[in-house]
Amino acid sequence: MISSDIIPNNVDLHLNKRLQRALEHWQPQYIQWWKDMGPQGFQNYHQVYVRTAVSVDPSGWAHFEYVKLPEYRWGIFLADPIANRTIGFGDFHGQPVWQEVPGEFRNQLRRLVVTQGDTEPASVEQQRWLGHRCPSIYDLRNLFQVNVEEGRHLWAMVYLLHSYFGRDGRDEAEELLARQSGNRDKPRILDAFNQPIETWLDFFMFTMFTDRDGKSQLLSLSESSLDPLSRTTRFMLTEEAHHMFVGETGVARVIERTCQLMKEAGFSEDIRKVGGIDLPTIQKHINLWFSLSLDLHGNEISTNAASYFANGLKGRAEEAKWTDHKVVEDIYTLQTVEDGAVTTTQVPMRNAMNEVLRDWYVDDCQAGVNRWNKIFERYGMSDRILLPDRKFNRNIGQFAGHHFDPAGRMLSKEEWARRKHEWLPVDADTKFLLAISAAPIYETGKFANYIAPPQRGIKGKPVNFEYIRTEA
Ligand code: BYC
Repeated sequence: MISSDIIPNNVDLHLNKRLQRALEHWQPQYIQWWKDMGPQGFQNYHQVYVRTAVSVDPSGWAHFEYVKLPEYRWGIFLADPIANRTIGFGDFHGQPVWQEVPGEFRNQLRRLVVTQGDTEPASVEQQRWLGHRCPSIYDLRNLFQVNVEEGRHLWAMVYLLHSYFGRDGRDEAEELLARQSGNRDKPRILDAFNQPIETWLDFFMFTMFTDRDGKSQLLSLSESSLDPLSRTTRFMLTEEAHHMFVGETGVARVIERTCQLMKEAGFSEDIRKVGGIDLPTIQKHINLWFSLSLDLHGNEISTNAASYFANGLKGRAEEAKWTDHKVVEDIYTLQTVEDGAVTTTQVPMRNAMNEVLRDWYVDDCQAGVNRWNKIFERYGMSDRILLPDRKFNRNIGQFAGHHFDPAGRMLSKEEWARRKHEWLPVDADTKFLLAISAAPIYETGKFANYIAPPQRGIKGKPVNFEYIRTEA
C-alpha cells in the first residue's frame, strides 16, 4: 500500500497535498540530521542488509535488502484500524475513539507525542560512534537496524505532529531535530537519553532495559483514545521487539562467553586478563541501565499520570487484562520515604499509574534476567544476575535524593559515596571495555573475544553472512 514515491506510507498521503508538502519539506532536514548525527563513518560506502517496513501486514510487513544508510526508505505506517473501536479506560470509557485531537487535551497529547518522539533521535545520537568498536559485522548490522528504525519512529511521531497539531506541531517537529543528546544548552527531554553510549555493553543494556521502557510506554500509548496515536504505536511495537532481542541476546552472548572463559581459565582467574568481561562489571551495567530506565517511568505519585488516565490519553500496559477500567475508587499501596525512613503510603490508583506501568516493566525485565540466569545453570555455575531494588540509584520520584544499596537498604550519604563504585560502573570499567573493543571486527563471521557468536543469523541467513558490504 505504498502510495507516495517520496515518503512510503499507508495513510494515503497523496490525498492530503498540504500534509504531503509539509512532510516533504521536513524530510531533507531529517536526512541532514541523520547524516550529521546518525552513525558516523558508515554513511557513504557501506551497504547494510536491513529490513524496511513496507506495510503493516502481519504475514510480511518488511523486506530485507542492502541499502546505504542515508538511502533507507523511512516511511509512515499505522496499524490497521479496529472497526468500531471504543475508549478502553478512564472517564470516557466505552465512547467511540477520537480521530481528531479534542481541543481540551491538545496540550497534554502534544506533550506525550513530543516526549515519545524526542527519545527516538536521541538514541541514534547516543549510539553514533559505536560502529567503530563493533564486535562483529552481525552486531554492526543490528546496531544500524535499530538506528534506522528509531529514525522511523521519529517519523511516526512527526506524522502525528504535522497531521493533528497544526502550526505548533510543525514547530515541535523542527525542535525534535534541534535538541541533541547530551547538549548542555538543548538537551533531550528525558535524562537517560543524555547519557553517552560508548561501549557495546552499554548498548546491549540500553536495548534490553531502555528499549523495554519504550515497550511499556508504547503499550500504554497504544491504548490511547486518540486512534491515530494508538495505531501508530501499535505498529512501532512490532519493530521494537527486535531492538529488545538485540539487547537481551547481546548480554546473553557476553555472559555465555564469560562463562566459557571462566571455565577455560579456571574460576579463580581474573577473567579480564583473558579478555572477558567479568560478572561484576556486567552486574554494574545492569544496575545502571535498569535504574535509569526505572526513572523513565516518571514519579510514583503523579497528577500528570492521573490526568492522562482519566482523559483516556495513556492507559496501562495490556489494559484489556484489567477488570476495572475506570479506576475511580481503587487504592494503590506504594513505598515512599518519610522522615528519612522508608514507609508505605496509599494513594488513589489513578495517581499511581506511573508505578503501575513500572510494575509491568519490572516483571518484564525480571523474565529476561531469568533467561540470562539459565546460562549459568547450563555451565553448572552458582553465579546469578540480580535486578537491583527499584529504590536503588533513582533520580526521579520518591527515592531521588535518598540512597539505597541494590538490596534496597537505605544508606547514609557518606556510605553511598564510599560504596557506590561497588554497584555502578566507574571510569576504570569503561576504560577496560573501551580497551577490549579498540579494534573493531569487520571480518565476516568473526567475533570479538568477549562475546559468543549468536545461535543463528538474521532472516535465515548464516551467522557468517556478509551483513555489510563495503564499496571499494
Ligand atoms: N527525566 O508527573 P511526572 C522509548 C519530569 S522510551 C526528566 O512523573 P509524567 C525509546 C516530567 O516531565 C519511552 N524529566 O511526569 C527507548 C515532569 O515535568 P514538569 C519514551 C522527567 O509526565 C529506547 C515532572 O518530571 N516515551 O521509546 O507523569 C530507544 C513531573 O513528573 C523524567 C515516553 O516517555 C525523566 N526520566 O511522567 C528509543 C512516553 N520523568 O511537568 C526510544 C511519553 C519525569 O514538571 N511520556 N520527568 O515540567 C510520558 O508518558 C511521561 O512524560 C513520562 C513522565 C512517563 C516520561
